[in-house]
Amino acid sequence: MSNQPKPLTEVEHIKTQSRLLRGTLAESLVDPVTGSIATPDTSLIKFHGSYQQDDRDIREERRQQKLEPAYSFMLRTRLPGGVCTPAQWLAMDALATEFANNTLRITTRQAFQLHGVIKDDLKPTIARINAALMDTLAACGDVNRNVLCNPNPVDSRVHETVYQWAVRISEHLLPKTRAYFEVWLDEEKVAGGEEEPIYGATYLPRKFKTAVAVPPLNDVDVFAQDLGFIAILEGGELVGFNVSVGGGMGATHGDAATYPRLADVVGFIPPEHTLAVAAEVVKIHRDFGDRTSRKHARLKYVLEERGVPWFTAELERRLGFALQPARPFAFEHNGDRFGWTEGHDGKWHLTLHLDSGRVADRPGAQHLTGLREIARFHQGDFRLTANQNLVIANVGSEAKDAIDALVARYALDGFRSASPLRKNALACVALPTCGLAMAEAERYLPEFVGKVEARLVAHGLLDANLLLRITGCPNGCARPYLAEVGLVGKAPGRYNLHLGGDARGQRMNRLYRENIDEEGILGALEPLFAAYARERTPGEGFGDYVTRAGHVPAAPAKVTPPQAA
Ligand code: SRM
Ligand code: SF4
Repeated sequence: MSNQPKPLTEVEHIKTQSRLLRGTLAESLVDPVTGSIATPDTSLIKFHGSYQQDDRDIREERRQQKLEPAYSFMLRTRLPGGVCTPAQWLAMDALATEFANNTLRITTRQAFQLHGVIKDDLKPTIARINAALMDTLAACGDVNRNVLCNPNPVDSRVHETVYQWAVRISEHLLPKTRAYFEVWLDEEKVAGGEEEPIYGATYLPRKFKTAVAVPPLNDVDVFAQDLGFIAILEGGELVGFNVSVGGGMGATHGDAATYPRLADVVGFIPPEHTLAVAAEVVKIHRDFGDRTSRKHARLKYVLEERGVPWFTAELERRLGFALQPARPFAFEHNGDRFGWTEGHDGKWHLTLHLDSGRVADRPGAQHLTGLREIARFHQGDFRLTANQNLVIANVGSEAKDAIDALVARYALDGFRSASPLRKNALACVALPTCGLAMAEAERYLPEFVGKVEARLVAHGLLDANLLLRITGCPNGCARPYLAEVGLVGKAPGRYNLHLGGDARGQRMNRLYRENIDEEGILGALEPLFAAYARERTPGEGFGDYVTRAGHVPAAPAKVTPPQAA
């Protein structure tokens, strides 16, 4: 065995040479010969919120015609807590129809994605997003991504407070390079002397994700995040946060060195330490994450391999003070609260269900048009949820009827009749845009849900809350390892079936059957549904049942978060 240190990954070299994320992006954008950008720039453009993609449905056909792939770009906004104004919704809607594929996609990180933007249209699209007071900066890349925040808490007073923390964390952790503003907004070039005080010139070894959760709702899946802030309320006031670190979902089929991991709760902090803790956790990732393997570079591997006590000591050393013991909290579920809820101030919030977060005009369901109509007169705000749904928030009681009428007219009222299975299901984008997809997810979800519903009906279980999540590959973009039933794409039409998550986002599921097709999946679920219908205890979820009854082994024990008495 050689004692030579392992070489850094190619992306590390690209970052080093990029002059703080500039690379040759400006030149690539004006190169008329191709619809693509230079290979190193495909890594750098992610930090600016975009991915180069090609339409995989026609990839082979174009190859046979000796044409270059049908290149286009996905654009992702940074939208802390998923909050946007009606004017911002209308701006995104206009861009979707003018420059993208006539759809808006609400992501599992409360952001918008546009798909199908061609190279020539990238700059005007990003400029218009910025003109609408949003941006795409750090929406992807080896930096802190969009910060999640509970969109519709049970106690509405706390939303504004925790949301402001999500915004502050997001801004505090933004890259400081002016590259974004030069490349996309034609701002004056910086002569030098720029610094990245938090990230350094090579940024992080890998992506980094942060969420703020407000118990009893874990609708941001806080334990799937690199860094979590769990709001602790006393007398309705925010007294601080429990801090969780080291979560992540991504894995690679057949590579045991990669795995999903739940975050550990390491302590409690008062609010004034939030930004310092966020920055120091990021810097620990910066300094200790593995820059020799992209698959092994997330913070979760630092936690797993060096241990929680090491991590806490390192964090406290950098902060110069000790974390307080974690405070009790309890999560009830990780889904959205559909329908109308009333806030403390008499304003109303309506949570709508959208299949996989895709906002499109389809026959009989003109969702894009309907939400445009609503945005034209809505006086409150919109909140994109981390479960790919949408809250029409802060509606005055006088406007409720008008919203209800539009929601019904444009068939946005699916949440009223859909089964709990359909309402709570998530699917990642997968084909045709995702370059990593091995199987369908978003396009398969509606049909697959229908088939599962038929079996649930047969067992009198249609009303059961059953959390289903499908991804086209093991990267875990719809957090499938936290589902009660998770399908993880293996090959076209074939999935690994995972069972036994707890619908609170606190227990991971386990692999139950490998590489099976639809018939195999439904066949595997059938006897379990029958047994669940017979043997469940009152209120017991499917994931809890299959674990208790021993159909799947319980996930390995972890440091359990302290629970409220
Ligand atoms: Fe993701 C990569 C879509 C949330 C883990 N993800 C991708 C890419 C960019 C594919 C690529 O690298 O070429 C996908 C683009 C598809 C497309 O055509 O739009 C993609 N991820 C998504 C979205 C749109 C899924 C969705 O259906 O909503 C989500 C965008 C969130 C956002 O607005 O920022 C999305 N991705 C997630 C999540 C969930 C979360 O963050 O809570 C995860 C799991 C949590 C985690 O990060 O551990 C996730 N995405 C990944 C990974 C695996 C990372 C790893 O640690 O191994 C990849 C692959 C990679 O980074 O190499 C990936
Ligand atoms: Fe693509 Fe895989 Fe993420 Fe789905 S889970 S969007 S297939 S990377």
